Amino acid sequence: MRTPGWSAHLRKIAAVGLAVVVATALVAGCGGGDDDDDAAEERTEETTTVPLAEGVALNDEEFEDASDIFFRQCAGCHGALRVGATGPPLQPDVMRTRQTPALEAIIHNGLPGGMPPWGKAGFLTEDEVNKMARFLQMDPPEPPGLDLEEITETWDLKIPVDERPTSPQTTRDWQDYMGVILRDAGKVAIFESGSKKRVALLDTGYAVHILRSSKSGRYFYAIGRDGKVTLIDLWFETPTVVAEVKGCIDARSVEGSKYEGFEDKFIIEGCYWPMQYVIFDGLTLEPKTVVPIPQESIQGEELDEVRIAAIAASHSAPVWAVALKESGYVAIVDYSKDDFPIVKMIEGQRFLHDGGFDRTGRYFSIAANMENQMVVIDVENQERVALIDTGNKPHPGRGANWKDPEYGWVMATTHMGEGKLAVYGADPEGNPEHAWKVVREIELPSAGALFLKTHEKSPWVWTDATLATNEEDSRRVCVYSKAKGELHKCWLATNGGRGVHFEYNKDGTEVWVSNWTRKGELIIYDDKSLKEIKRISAPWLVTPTGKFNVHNTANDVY
Ligand code: DHE
Repeated sequence: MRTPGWSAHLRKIAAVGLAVVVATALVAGCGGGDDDDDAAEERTEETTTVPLAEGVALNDEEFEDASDIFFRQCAGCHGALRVGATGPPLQPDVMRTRQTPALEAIIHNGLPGGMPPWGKAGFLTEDEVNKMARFLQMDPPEPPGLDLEEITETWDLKIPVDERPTSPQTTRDWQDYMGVILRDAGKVAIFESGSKKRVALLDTGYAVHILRSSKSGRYFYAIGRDGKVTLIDLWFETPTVVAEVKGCIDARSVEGSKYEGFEDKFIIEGCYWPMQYVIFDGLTLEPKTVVPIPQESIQGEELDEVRIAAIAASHSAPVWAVALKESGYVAIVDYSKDDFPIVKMIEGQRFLHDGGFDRTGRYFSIAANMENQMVVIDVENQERVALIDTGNKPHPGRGANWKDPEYGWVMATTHMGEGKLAVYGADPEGNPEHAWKVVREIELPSAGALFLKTHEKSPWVWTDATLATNEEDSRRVCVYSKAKGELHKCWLATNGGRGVHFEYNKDGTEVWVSNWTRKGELIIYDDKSLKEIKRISAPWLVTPTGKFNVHNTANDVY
């Protein structure tokens, strides 16, 4: 499934791709192919020194397919230009040295530390694995830009503000709605948490990634990997898509303005590509401005690719904290100012990824997963206050906040690269001696965790192991006891598939877990007893991933 934007993008990629295939074929001494322009030949010669082995070149159609797969499955970790981030760089020279069979083995089986077993897990066919192994030995195609005019052409205001309800039209508890991402279907399902009934099934962007709630909770924002933002109004009898726009070619993050006086007013979309953020009107998605991001790293190096990772909206100032993955800065964007400028670049750590606020909303704690650190930013004073060594590739989602019996308020992270829950002090005023230091390390049964979650009313912290290389491990969820400071229980939550991501209902009494597979399931537990109370499965429940409760997401409850 491709959007028109992606097709156009891929046509351009394919055009470059054909040129590269021909050029690399010439370098390798392979025959065949049409005449091609000199620029492409030069580009190949400049960037690769290791000759391409015979029979590796892809034809036009194969290159287009491989580019599509790469941008869908691989670019997120390895970078659109393959310079590496959460995953290592995949430069053609090195890939050519490895050669096709070794690359096929890695793509098929995955690697400990987070590389998914794409073939073994059934995401890629044998043919696709082979195509990707050959594609990686080619020069990466450069994706095109997207300016304000082009973005505005994609803007589709389906229902203007004056045609929307002025009060909630539903008698359901819309503030307790649960938005569930159906990743590979490009849809979002919305459930009422209490009745567990599906109230809407809506089309969104491609491989939709996360949902965020507006401050009032009335609107869900969905972001597709194709850069499409979808605005969903929950006040209709049936939640309804009221506007769409595509501000990036590739994106992972979206957030609204949450500060008093600016509630629901603006939306920011952070791009993986092009290197920019885009601001939209919060009620219509009308594009307002595009801001390029600085390309210099915290070490002063000029970078070819800087992607926007997590974005968090402060509740106490009119700012967003915007994590710049490759450069290692956290940019503070002030939406009370004309043009929505970056007002401060705070040195964090390189390869920033996901994170969230402490319980006061002052400290933004974000993983620099290639440095095995959590970075803590004081959003109020706009400075970095700590780098915490937690373990191999921390990956917390937005993290979890609770009061430890010994160490006061703490935060925590799970890890992709090792089975460990690292708990660190997060109370610089009440417990300064423990603040931003690891106070507990809890061994988990396997590596491969992506998310942990809690609720202020819950006695537990839940962890998954989605990317574990062993299939059984990837189905296991665990709960940690806040009171005892130890692991309480682990069990296999899913039949086949992978367990991924947690979300509580509004009251913190029930927890939803996804079984991430094409025949997906939502497994709902009573949080007190940890007993399963419902398992939802249906043909339309395709690859459920993230789940977002309106109250918890609007108020940053985690
Ligand atoms: Fe995510 C959060 C990037 C793969 C599910 N993911 C995030 C954030 C980023 C990110 C930057 C933080 C957003 C924010 O807070 O503003 N994710 C990436 C990638 O680059 C990566 C590694 C590869 C890719 O190509 O996208 C990636 N992510 C995945 C998955 O494979 C997951 C499990 C399922 C999917 O969508 O394909 C996945 N990511 C999620 C979820 C969140 C998330 C559910 C939000 C967690 C939360 O509770 O807020």
